[in-house]
Amino acid sequence: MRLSRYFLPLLKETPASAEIASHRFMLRAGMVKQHSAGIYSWLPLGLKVMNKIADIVREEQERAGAVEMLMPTIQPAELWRESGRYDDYGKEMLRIEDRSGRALLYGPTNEEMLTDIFRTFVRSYKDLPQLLYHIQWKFRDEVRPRFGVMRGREFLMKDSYSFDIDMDAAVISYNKMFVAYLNTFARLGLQAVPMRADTGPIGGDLSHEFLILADTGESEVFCHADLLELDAPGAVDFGADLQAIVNERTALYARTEEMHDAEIFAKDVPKDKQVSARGIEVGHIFCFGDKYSKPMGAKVMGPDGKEHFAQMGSYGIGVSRLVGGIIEASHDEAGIIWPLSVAPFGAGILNLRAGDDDTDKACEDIYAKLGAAGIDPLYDDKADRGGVKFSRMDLIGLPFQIIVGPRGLKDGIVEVKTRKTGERQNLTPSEAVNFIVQQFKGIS
Ligand code: 5CA
Repeated sequence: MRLSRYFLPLLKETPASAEIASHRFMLRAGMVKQHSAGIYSWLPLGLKVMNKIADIVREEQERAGAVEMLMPTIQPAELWRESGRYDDYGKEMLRIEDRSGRALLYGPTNEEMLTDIFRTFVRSYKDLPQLLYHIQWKFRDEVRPRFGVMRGREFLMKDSYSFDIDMDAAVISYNKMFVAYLNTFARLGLQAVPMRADTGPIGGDLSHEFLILADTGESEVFCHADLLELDAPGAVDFGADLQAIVNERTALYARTEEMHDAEIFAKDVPKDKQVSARGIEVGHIFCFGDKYSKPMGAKVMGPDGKEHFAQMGSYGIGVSRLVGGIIEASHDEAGIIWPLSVAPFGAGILNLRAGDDDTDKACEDIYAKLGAAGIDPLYDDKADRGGVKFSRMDLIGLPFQIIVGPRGLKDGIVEVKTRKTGERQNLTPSEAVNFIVQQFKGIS
């Protein structure tokens, strides 16, 4: 992409309303535009990152055996009256009336709707387990929308739903999602720790929130320090028993504020291993048995010839929140530092003398080669001063910058800057291209 043709409305001033780094940088880097409290347009740069996150989430869901579908944002109120949640959900639910006076709502989550789909089509244990997901906008009329996309009112969520014949099988589905989440967040460059969590309006007893530690996080969390050192499981056989992996993560103390027990924490965790910190909730998984299947009559015939209510779980990832969460975990004073896996463009090319034939030609050549290698470069072909280009590129946080000017070109070199480390190397243009291509090897 040529910057001269892109839509990248950068802000010079930091908006006063933005309290945390990710919100400031998302506004300054032209990623989002706010229209109302917690309601945003996703501008091209922001959308590109969010789509990359969604792609990784999707790949890891598929690997775990989940099957994608799409449910609507608008739901009939009757479904929620059946489950009993229409009144329970309170003011967070946006209630709508259509022209014939029928009660609708903008979905804050989809347990009822998927339970309805399940009861329509699935009759026998032979068709279980089922694990379905979609990536869809949600609306929650939050009391305090804040921190930009981190706590929005309209936000993008990946939500999966599992249906099993009994609780043992339901826990197997739960474990699959647990492990898929560890891999998903690792690919996003995040150390997300699963913690015992309260279930709120979703329900059930078995539940974990996945949190990344950050001073600006909204939740207070307590955990054993060793949990912050564990690697993601990586390639695992999702057909096998994953309990060992889950046990490794759940044996040590890790709880959100609501579930925290100071006495147990002091007894179970050595003093030098006690971590009390703030966290950003990027995912939340629930196993709630027949909470929805029972009132809604979602039954299947079991191998015993009797009808059983499906045992269910649901599993959410805050896809739009993650855009902010990744920035909270990875930035400096100058701007964002994207992990390679979600960077909106793989590298930036800075033309320091746009209009100069040799410089233009060298830039065009690098641009073509990076593009052909699948790096998706952003070419700053604008006529601005070098200083403007440097700070703009640092702000939007592409992993690599190739700085091309007439002085270096005289000696046959360009400068490559690695955004994360600040390291600079003088390389020939083809070495520069090769270096960047190498960095992306193995990152999908
Ligand atoms: N039905 C369940 C699981 S599918 C559910 O709705 N869970 S949840 O309420 O915990 O939401 C799932 C994830 O969505 C959260 O972990 C969080 O990452 C994200 N999320 C929740 N509320 C917001 C919000 N207001 N803004 C942005 N992301 C949010």
